[in-house]
Amino acid sequence: MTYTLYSFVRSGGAMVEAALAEIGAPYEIQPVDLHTDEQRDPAYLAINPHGKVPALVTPEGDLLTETLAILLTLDERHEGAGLLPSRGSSKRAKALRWLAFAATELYPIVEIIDYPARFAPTPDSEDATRTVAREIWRDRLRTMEAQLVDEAPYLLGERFCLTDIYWAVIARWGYQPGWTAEHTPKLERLFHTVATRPKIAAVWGDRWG
Ligand SMILES: N[C@@H](CCC(=O)N[C@@H](CS)C(=O)NCC(=O)O)C(=O)O
Repeated sequence: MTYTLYSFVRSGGAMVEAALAEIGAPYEIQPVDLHTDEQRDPAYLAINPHGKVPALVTPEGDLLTETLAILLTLDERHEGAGLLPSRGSSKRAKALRWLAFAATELYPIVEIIDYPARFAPTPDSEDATRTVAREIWRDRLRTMEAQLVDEAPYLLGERFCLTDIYWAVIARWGYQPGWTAEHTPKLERLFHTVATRPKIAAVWGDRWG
């Protein structure tokens, strides 16, 4: 009953790994090296034709891609793990709202920051393209920051959920060391709170530097 996670360190695969750790489900990692563009190899394109990580194969052999879909599927498959509040509750609605916000308004922007050449109309506009994307990224991080309060460890207060995992990983993206701590300190604190949850710390280790 082992999951197989196709992933790269610090990628969206880290969100799935953290969720699997919280569930306590056995999994193995198949590394896909984004530094050598292994995600574009035919062998990996046969798994995810979109050429992105993460991808997850369930113990039954179902292939899942799209981080949001993977996380929601894990919640459905392991309801006892409490990754989201109960169905129909206000807390669940809030968790889903901000999970979707990060998945649709933030995650796609990171491709522009990581690979500006794919979006820039000319090679000499790559830096400007990345700069514009990073400003949008930061603006949206500020929107997330405004949802957090000083008194509570998580988005939902004392109640941890999948959205905290997603936001914690997002907080480390964008090639902007130091910016998050200075401008979005509650998001920075959320990262550390999530990263030091015992089950997550056991799998993430010190890989975030
Ligand atoms: N929509 C996808 C996006 C996945 C994605 O962009 N993954 C990045 C790593 S965090 C990736 O594989 N990048 C490689 C590339 O774009 O070539 C999801 O939500 O899972």
